[in-house]
Amino acid sequence: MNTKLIDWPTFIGALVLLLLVALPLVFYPEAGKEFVNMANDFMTGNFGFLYLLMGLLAFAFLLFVAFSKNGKIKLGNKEAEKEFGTISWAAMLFAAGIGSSILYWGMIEWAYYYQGPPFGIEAGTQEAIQWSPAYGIFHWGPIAWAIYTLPALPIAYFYYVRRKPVLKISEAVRPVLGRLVDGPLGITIDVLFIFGLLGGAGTTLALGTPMIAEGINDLTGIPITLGLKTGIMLLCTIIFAISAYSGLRRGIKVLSDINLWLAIFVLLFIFFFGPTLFISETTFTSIGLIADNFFKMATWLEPFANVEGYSETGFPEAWTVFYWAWWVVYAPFVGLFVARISRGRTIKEMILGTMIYGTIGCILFFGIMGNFGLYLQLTGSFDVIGFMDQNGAPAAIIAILNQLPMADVMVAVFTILAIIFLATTFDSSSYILAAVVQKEVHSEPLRWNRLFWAFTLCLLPLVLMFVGDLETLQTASIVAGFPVIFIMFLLAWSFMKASNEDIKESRNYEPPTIHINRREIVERIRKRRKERSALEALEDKQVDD
Ligand code: NM2
Repeated sequence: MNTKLIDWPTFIGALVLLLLVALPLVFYPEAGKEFVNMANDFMTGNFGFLYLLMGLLAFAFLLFVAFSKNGKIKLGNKEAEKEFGTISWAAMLFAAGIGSSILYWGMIEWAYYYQGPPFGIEAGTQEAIQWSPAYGIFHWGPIAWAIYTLPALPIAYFYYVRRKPVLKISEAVRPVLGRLVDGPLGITIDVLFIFGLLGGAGTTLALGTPMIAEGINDLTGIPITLGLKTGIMLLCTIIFAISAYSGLRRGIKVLSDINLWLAIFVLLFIFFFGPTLFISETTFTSIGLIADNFFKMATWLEPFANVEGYSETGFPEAWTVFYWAWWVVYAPFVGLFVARISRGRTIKEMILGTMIYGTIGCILFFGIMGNFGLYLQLTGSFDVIGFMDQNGAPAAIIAILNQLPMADVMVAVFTILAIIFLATTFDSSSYILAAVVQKEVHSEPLRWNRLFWAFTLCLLPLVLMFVGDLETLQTASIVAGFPVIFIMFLLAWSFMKASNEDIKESRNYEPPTIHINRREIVERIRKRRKERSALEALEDKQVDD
């Protein structure tokens, strides 16, 4: 086992913080819950503004960078080829950043807005119905994807352009913080990020497991018990641990590709066997509604909540702020991951690709799955909301699927898809967690290290599930993400500083005129390619850890 490459202070720091949070929750669940809820109310109530501002700024910043001179910078040297084709690249980034939660919320988010609409609109009215399929798309739309993309900029820049073999958040803010990064501040930044991600992933697991359990129960009749849910978590862990262990090209990419095709199948099936015209029209209209109200939605905070006579809905805290916080805890991880797979692309391609493919992907899920449910509700063929209020959201999701032709097959495919979606988020999370606790990452993080984080990622949710409190974990993760907002600002600043410096320097630099003939250049490229593929083959073979 190779341990020389491990950055022990970060490794141990993250574990200690994890235990410091988990143990009190295990031993004093009630008090722990109260404390976490209080902290959450405090954060979202008082700093909701900061979250929404961060979202808008990230969005504006990325558009600016994409079309500026900095956007033209290529990740890697001039002749670097794209490491992954665009379809695989988009599938990987989508599968990494989006987990089983999209199946959950894509199916059912509208039902919550239908009952508790935004902007003080009365529930059940025409207006409320209009907003219900649109708001989910907004919460998974361009601002959300901008939050995801921002950290990728400095990270990819340092990894491929400045060629520092370090995949760490702290390293990406070095231009701003300088030598401070080498001390406790750098470790704190990495530990906070790891902690936030463990929390965010916990939220994913907390939502995904009951839904998968409902699917299995529907198919096999096995009652939903703690044992079944534990089994599901272990199964998912094993799948993604194998994938993370096999690495980027063999494990993660293969699973992401399967994920993509299976998702396309489910979406096409619902689209064609469901109400095709209703789905198309409602999705299209929702996009218009969002475009028309983009800034209103992006800034709505209910500032008059304390004014007499104004009835507070709590919508912004419960939804938009919660969502931005959830995207933020995942963002540095997705940034690291997107950076890692983007060799050979320009910054502009990386930004626009992530934001556009990401948003389109989410529109498809919300538009197709959500509007199928909404259609059932509006036509009266199945009372989704009544069913959900009685039996909970996970059961309602499976019940909606049961309205499709070949329902059994669809529930089965959906359940498998949920498991794979979960696994593709968790394999890349453990891959990145391993990278962050290493001093250097040459091609891939060490294998034992990847495996270690795969199991750690599940340990906390598993333990908390036995204490019966996955929801507290969900809330805790959002609280844990608060410091990450500030890291986001640092990341943006860092990228601008470093890339502007380099651009300025290269302007002052006169390339010497060298005369080499074409044959010689071709020979050289060929030789270098050969060397690179030999090196890659060697790295693949290394089972040194
Ligand atoms: N986000 C996209 O569970 C998941 O789908 C992972 C969730 C942040 C809302 C990410």
